[in-house]
Amino acid sequence: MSSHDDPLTLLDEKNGARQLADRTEYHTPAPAGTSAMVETTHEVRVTTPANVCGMGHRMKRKEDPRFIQGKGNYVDDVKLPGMLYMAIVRSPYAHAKILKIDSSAALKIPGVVAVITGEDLKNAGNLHWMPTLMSDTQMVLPIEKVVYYAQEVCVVIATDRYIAADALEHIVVDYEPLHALIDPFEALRDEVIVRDDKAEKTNHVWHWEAGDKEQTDRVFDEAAKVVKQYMYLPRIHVSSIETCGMVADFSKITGKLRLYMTSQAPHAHRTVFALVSGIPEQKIQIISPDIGGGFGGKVPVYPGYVCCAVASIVTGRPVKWIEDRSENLQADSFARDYHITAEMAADKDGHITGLRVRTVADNGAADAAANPSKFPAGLYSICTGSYDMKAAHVVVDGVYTNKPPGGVAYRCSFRVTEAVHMIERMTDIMAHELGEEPADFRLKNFIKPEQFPYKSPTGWGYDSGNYAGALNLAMEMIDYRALRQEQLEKRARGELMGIGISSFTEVVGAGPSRDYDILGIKMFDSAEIRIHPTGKAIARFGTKSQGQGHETTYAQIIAEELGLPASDVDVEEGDTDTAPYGLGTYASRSTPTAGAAAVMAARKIKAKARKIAAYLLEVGEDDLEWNVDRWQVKGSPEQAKTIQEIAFAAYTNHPQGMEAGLEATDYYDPPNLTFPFGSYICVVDIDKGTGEVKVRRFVAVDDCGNIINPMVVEGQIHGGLTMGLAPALFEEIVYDENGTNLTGTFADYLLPTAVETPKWEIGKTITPSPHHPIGAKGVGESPTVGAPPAIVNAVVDALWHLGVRHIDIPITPPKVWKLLREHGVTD
Ligand code: MCN
Ligand code: CUN
Repeated sequence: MSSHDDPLTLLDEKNGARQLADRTEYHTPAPAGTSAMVETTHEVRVTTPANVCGMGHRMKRKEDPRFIQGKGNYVDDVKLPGMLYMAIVRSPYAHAKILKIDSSAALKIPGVVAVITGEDLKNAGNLHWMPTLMSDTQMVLPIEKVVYYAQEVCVVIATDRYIAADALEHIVVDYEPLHALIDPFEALRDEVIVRDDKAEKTNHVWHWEAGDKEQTDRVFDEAAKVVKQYMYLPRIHVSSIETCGMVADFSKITGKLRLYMTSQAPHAHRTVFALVSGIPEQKIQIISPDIGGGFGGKVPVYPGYVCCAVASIVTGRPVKWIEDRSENLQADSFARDYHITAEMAADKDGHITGLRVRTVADNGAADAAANPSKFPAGLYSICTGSYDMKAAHVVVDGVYTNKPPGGVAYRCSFRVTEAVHMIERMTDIMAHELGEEPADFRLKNFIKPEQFPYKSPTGWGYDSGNYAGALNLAMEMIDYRALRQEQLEKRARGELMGIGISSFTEVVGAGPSRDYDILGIKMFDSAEIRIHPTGKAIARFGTKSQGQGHETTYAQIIAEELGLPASDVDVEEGDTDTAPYGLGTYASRSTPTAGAAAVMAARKIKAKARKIAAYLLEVGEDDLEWNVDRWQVKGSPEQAKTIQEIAFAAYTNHPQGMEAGLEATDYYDPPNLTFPFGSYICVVDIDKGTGEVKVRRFVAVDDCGNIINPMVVEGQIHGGLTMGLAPALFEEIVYDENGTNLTGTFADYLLPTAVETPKWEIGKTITPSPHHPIGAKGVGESPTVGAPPAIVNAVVDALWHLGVRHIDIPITPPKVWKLLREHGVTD
């Protein structure tokens, strides 16, 4: 066989030519020097009374009255006088030369104001290309060729949305179809080049490694048992309630460009717009109102946004662009598309000793993932998960294909979903191969509580954890041993029942400034708190809630620290003219970064309040102690000043020489990431006649450190588990051999409904983060990261005795039905 028949050998040749130059540069960070071991508890800590409603209270979400009454303010609700509408001509080919674009007929339609093409953008100052968040380049509008199906080709601006949509059909584009690369392994042969705009004529974009290769190879040489498995995690796509969109409003008088935009990261987007367009940054205002969910899909900058902003500048009028559902499903950022070959080694006692992973990442036509710059494969190198092992080596190669660019979006924590899927599948395969009980095998191999802070073989510094604590609780909740008994009895009767476990470790809260940036901007986050004379407060943040409940939980953090009732603290996010600079909400980073900033800003206020209280009470600062909402004299609690009294004094009667007012801002640079974790157990029954998998029970024990609002956390877990069920059983973006998207509607792209969703049974342990100021870790993505392998492990567990070792997601009835027939099951 020539090396060109084996794509992985071919990759070795290509990487050899690169001399693995990227390796040190992209090595994962050393652990931060934080902390000792912390205790695990089961009760949520509550220290403030109900009227204050600080941490631990199940406060109802402040944002919900407007959401459940249909009074949210989404981008599509923004209507400005004289507003025009934009619609996009999209490519019917995945790869084709553009010969000609004729817009003359469209321009004759009454109400059509303009058509903007790639040539127009080029003439306006080379705006036809834009940078991606990974410092790659991406076409805004093409001039020479299109590189994916449904790519933006040109845009129509009209006085009415219907006229704009109708005009699309009157724009004639002549294409010359080219061979479309859909398979990254074919792309690696470089017989057809996706990005011929680049100097290097190759589809192999980047190479990245973590861990120690030599040591890992040695561990494998010495292993008593090695298992190997290829797995594919297909492309999937988020389905927010609101699709992406923008209302751009450029004022020729002031030169200000106001952009109402579905943005998870308004400040970062403002900076990118300023750098690309040359418009001074203070002249750009991004307002991200209620955006109806983000899930990562509203982190990238899409061509539609740029065209919409340009259209407003060109016409001098506000312009609205709202994607329809099919456009959203066909052309926006995707997630996964990882081809993984993994090997796991174990010694003769059944201890995992090593992990070797080879991964091909299909980037689509540009590397437009939303990862921190130094991490082209995100935080995938967390893939040794919850298990203590001697060595690991992980290699990832990024490839261009003729599919939409992106990567990462889908509640994934920067590729941790892929890492968790792989390690939890491999652990189960190893347990089954060794004939060990999967729960016992995990308990034996977990990193132990006394090993924290733990340095992983790929360089991570886990802050705290108690993996056995979570798994034991989950086993107790579901009565695991009884289920195993039931399974044996069912199997004897020929029934197919499976039990699957996933004991995941997450990593969230990017991130420490020495390693984490996006386009060079460090990944800190911010909080600004202002207390008014009457003791009411407004707090603003650099993050941006898309449904996570920040208006409630940030207020609770401030209530906890200052004793101001959470109902007296209004939280604002998403307006770059008012909020302090921050990197936005994704990768469950809000609590670890901006949440910590809220604490630090509140503590600055508390320090000033102490000075004011000492002045008012005519005592020394050292004579005072804090009690919930007041500074009181030690040993004489009746002598006290509440935070409200102090706030009033800050504007009316503060010490001579002190600045008036009571406010503070904090930009928080976390010392380390936080490492939430959990153990999920899933029970499935499989219908032999139809191949349908029914999730009968699902117990989820999560540990996100100290909890701010248990109800919000439970809500995050319910939603996140449903988003984990979805790719496990239903969701998949499918292309035909020409690269045409076959799943561009909800009739073809299947989401789970209430009918398919089981009753989630939730438990928790609490192992605080030792370096976060209130011991909290992020949680928003944990359930989506942790759930899919529990489901796959359950299905494989049901079928292992038939000879089935692995099934790729989504586990659809036809797939299972076929597999059953192949393994001799007929009814
Ligand atoms: N929380 C808490 N106690 C903790 C941790 C978190 O009470 N120990 C609360 C927080 O205060 C916050 C919520 O739980 O209100 C989620 O916090 P966090 O884990 O910090 O995550 P983020 O706020 O940064 O949210 C991002 C995360 C991501 S990356 C995706 S994707 C996702 C998710 O949240 N998208 C969502 N959850 C979503 N939920 C909704 N409704 N909509 C989305 O688009
Ligand atoms: Cu990966 S989806 Mo969330 O990080 O916005």
